[in-house]
Amino acid sequence: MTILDFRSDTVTRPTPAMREAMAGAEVGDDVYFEDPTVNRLQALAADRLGKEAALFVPSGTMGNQVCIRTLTRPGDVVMAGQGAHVLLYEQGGAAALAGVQIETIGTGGLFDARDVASAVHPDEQHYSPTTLVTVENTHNTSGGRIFPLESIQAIAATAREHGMALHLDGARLFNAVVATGVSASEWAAPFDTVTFCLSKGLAAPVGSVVCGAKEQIHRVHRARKLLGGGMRQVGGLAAAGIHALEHHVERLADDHRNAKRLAAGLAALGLEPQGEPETNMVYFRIEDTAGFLRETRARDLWINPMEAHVFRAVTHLDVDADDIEDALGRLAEVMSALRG
Ligand code: TLP
Repeated sequence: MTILDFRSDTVTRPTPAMREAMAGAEVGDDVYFEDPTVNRLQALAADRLGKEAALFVPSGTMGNQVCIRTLTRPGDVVMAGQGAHVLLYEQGGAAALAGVQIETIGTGGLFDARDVASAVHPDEQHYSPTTLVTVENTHNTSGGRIFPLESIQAIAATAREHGMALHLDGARLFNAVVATGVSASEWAAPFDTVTFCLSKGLAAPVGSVVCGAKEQIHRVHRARKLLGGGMRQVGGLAAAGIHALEHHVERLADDHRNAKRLAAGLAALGLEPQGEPETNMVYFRIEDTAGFLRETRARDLWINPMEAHVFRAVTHLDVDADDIEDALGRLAEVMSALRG
């Protein structure tokens, strides 16, 4: 049986065409700004996002952290939605590296302008300054949900009234682009800094890009250096990123279609998906967590548990429509094994 790996969209392997692009890339020392392929990737990313400048970083985590550090001062409060990646899955980086506190607002990951307004601290000696709002789009732990554009625009207006900066964790921004038809630059416009990942649905082996105004990217660059993220002849990896942006954006629609089919199949098997998937993730509930993990693994079906009784299946380039039907067949067997 072949392994069907739904743990994340990070598990894809570079396609032959991507490997060819990587092998042929021109390279130079990027710390001296001399890697032409990195420079090309950065220019392409800045252009797609409608920002002045961009910086290639090794991961989405580093991208978020260099932006939080750039847009805040130690002691500040950063607002984020519940279950935000910057809060749950980055080793407490915001506290450890920027010295800030994260306060969650809203419910279920998304929030609105009123949530921001009511969380703003008075400009008074007892309170720490509330200086940054971070938005995650698509929002991972709420099921790959899309943060509505009007809501983001209203949040930005309120944040600006209070002198706050805005950062977008757009690890899966292009999933939102493809699902809505709203361009990356429209999604990015309200934000000072935006991180998007090449290594998720876009299927590059590594890397993220931070985009923003020249002045911010200059500061982000220093923060990247501080964290040991200065890279040398990484044009091969940048070439994978360019290939991903040029060839793997529109195909995200396949992943979204596959996620919907998977969710419908899971529901038919009694697996309780949490709502209709908006992009490439299907979160679902099952009471017997240990049994489900054991029986799926025994059938070479890899699906990650995310919290008690909740699993996440993510669709991506390495699982096609036939694989979804294959997975549903294996899941039917899993469910009958669990029923004994
Ligand atoms: N998410 C990973 C895990 O860390 C949970 C995944 O498999 O989904 N922002 C968001 C919204 C993310 O989902 C991730 C990765 C990141 C940032 C961090 O990206 P990397 O893994 O490149 O540091």
